[in-house]
Amino acid sequence: MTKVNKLKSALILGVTGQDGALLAEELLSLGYKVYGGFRRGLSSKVWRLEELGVLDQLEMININLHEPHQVMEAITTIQPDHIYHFAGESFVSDSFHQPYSNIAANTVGTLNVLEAVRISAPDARLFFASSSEIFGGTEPGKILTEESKFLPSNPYGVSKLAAQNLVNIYRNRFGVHAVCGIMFNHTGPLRARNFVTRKITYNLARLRIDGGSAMVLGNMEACRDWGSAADYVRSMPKVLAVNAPHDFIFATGKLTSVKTFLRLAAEAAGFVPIFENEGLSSTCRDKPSGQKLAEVSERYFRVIDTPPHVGSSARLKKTINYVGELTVQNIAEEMMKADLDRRTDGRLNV
Ligand code: F7E
Repeated sequence: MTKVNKLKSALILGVTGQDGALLAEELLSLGYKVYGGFRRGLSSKVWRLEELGVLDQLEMININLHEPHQVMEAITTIQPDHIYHFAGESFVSDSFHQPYSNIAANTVGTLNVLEAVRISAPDARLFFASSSEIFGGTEPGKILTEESKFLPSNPYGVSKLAAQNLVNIYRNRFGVHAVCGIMFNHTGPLRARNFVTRKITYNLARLRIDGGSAMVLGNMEACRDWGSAADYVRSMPKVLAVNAPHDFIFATGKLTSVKTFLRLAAEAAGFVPIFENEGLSSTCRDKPSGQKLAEVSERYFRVIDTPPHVGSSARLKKTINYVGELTVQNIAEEMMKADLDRRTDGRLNV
């Protein structure tokens, strides 16, 4: 690990994920020296960094957040100006089946980062990616703000809320410059395939180009406030540049159902989607060909699905003049194009 003094430096924990890769690209374009923290064996998949063409420009560092000494050593050596912490477990559904790993990764992992910053790099600024899952079942039908009540409804939400509370304690008690981004669901072409938006565009590309059996989804009526990962990530360095650290909601304020996202993506793939039946019998077909595109199975229903809620990014807008550029339709089209291109080029394992 070599520290370069002239450039501003940033350490991205979880650099191989969607947000980490997008942020690496953004920070490089802003002239930062970027250190990419990843966990060897678990998340050493670098396809996103390769697709963005930035892998060679990063200094990659194996950091296991479960090992406090490793986190401490990396942060002490690098002395980054900025740290972005995206590492951890992000699949809500898994958190019911592996609650211990979820809490350990997200809460204890964050504690280890905070301790390392407090002790070894007290001047560093930290951005922590929290989640709208901390709101859980709170205030149905209301637009949520940073002041809304937190009421997580799954272990993942609990892990993020505990981590966010720790960040607040380190900010208020120890003066660490730490910011939480309360991230509503955000997506784009680099989304992992287990999340529903990418599952849909990946499978539609398969069905369009190679055919085969319909994709199987869970609850098509479920709704989310889906934003653009690229929009959100681009604003994170601006948030860290603000001198008074705060927590910020990143959201669009608009709800879209899984069914609507499927329709938008299917149209972008050149299908004419029609929906038939309700609930577990719901299907989606391409009208001209009759090809079945999607069906539903209980297998993908959640133990408890977090109810739909939307967030207000008013604080973000007021503080950094945040304006999201992409609508959910733009996002679906962009994702669909990326997956059609990948399939055409034979890049199937991304
Ligand atoms: O589910 C429904 C599912 O897994 C979205 C993460 O970034 O955002 C994300 O978590 C909705 C849910 O994301 C399928 O029941 C229907 O209602 O894409 P998802 P998520 O759970 O919203 C939050 C804010 C985070 O912090 C997380 O890290 O879609 N759904 N059918 C399905 N979901 C999946 N995965 N697969 C289906 O077949």
